[in-house]
Amino acid sequence: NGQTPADFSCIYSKGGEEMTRGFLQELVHILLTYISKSSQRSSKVLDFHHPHQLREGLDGFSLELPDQPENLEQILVDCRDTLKYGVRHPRFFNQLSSGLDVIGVAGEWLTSAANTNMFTFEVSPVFILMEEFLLKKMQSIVGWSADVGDGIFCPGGTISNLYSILVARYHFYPEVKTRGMGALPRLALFTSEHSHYSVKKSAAVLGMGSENVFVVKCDERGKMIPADLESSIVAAKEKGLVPFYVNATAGTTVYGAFDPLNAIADICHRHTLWMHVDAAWGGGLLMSDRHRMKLQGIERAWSVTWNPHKMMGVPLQCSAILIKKRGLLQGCNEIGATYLFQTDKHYDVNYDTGDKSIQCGRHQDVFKLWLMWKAKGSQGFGSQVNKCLENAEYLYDHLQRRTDFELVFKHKPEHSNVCFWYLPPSLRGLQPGSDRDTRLHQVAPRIKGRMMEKGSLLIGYQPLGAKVNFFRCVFSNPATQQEDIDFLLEEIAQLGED
Ligand code: ABU
Repeated sequence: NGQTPADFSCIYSKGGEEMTRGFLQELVHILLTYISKSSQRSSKVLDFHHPHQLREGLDGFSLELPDQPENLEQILVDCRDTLKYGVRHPRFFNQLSSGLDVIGVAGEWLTSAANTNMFTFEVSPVFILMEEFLLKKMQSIVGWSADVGDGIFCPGGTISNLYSILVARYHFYPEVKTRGMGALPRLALFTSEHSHYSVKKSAAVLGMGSENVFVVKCDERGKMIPADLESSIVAAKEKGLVPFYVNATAGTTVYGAFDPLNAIADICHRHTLWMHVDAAWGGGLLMSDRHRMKLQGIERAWSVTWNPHKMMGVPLQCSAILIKKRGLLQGCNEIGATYLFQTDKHYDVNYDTGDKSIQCGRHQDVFKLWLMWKAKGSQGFGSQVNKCLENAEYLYDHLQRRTDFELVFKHKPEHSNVCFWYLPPSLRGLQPGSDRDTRLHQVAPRIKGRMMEKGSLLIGYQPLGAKVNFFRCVFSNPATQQEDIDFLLEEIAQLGED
């Protein structure tokens, strides 16, 4: 049909360079249009279609894979359509990761162009050094001295938390690496009822069993109760289990609560337990002079999870596990494949860091964080965090004043999570009780369905413990303004009319 086939193998041949430039310029145009549209408040947050509708194909967009190459024009249409049916910002309050950072996008783009692997210095010299540099920087912000600390960037907070358990177990029982769980006593882990599900998942994956994760009670604000932690440890010992690991959370997923880290560290010290802090969500607050005191005691942790792809707005994915004791990651995970990790290379093979990882192939997630840090400076990240927390406070203040909304807990938010119910007119006069709860439970999913169909905004909901479905609004996108929060309140009230 006279159009250029999309096979780029000819990029190295005559005319290939021009074709590459033309294609990428068109792609930049698509991205710029997308970015500009995303920031317009008049445009939809999403153009929702049910899975079967997208599967069947819409307006020429098809998921089918061809036998013959498509032409370049069609590839560009595919790119545009893929973005068209995705979610946009800044009225996206659904997830802890959101926003669109242009420098971060540039970083992501660059790493795809570099297309290399993080396992050895010889194939990723600059990225490997950047990783060392950034991990040191993050460790110093956590409060560890310069002569300790290790870590690695890995795919998400769940995997970071998994690393913490893996390394803690190896620290106490190095024989597990070769002899397996059969050589170990029955181990017990502790985490709060508001903590992330990845602790139980990791215990299952690592062969320790999710039933051996003891769930510690929280106060009404979602913070772990230290006395309950201590009594759970004692009870587990009495049952013959061997406690070895405590996960404290700095910024719980739903409430945004910060566990009392110093009190937990004291207990861990008394019982010689590994203390991990899951700061996947709350770690970003360390960048803010105004808010970092909420993580007091984090420096006493033996390991820390910190996801820059959440509060710091780095494009997904970018998550770090920091381990206080150097050498443990390597000892725990090293297999020493001789085709990659030859010990007789002519450079310092300590920079072949890939064997610290449980992966082989590993993406250069570090680069976009490094580039954004260069562009913003530490202070820029701090201001970004402050702005998100100011937005949360603004929403909280408005919710307090309204009679058609009810806060899930009365305290001012510590993080950017704000949890609330919307009360439709028909529920406002009802007495607390099971009838009201049953009806209230249905409100958030109904409103959410309506907002998705309309595409006006996106916000998450969940039940928690005895609390029926409520909305959780989170702010991690610095592009969100107070007018978006005013809109959110009015839109929920309008969508929630009986
Ligand atoms: N586990 C982290 C993601 C949770 C959320 O975005 O709601």
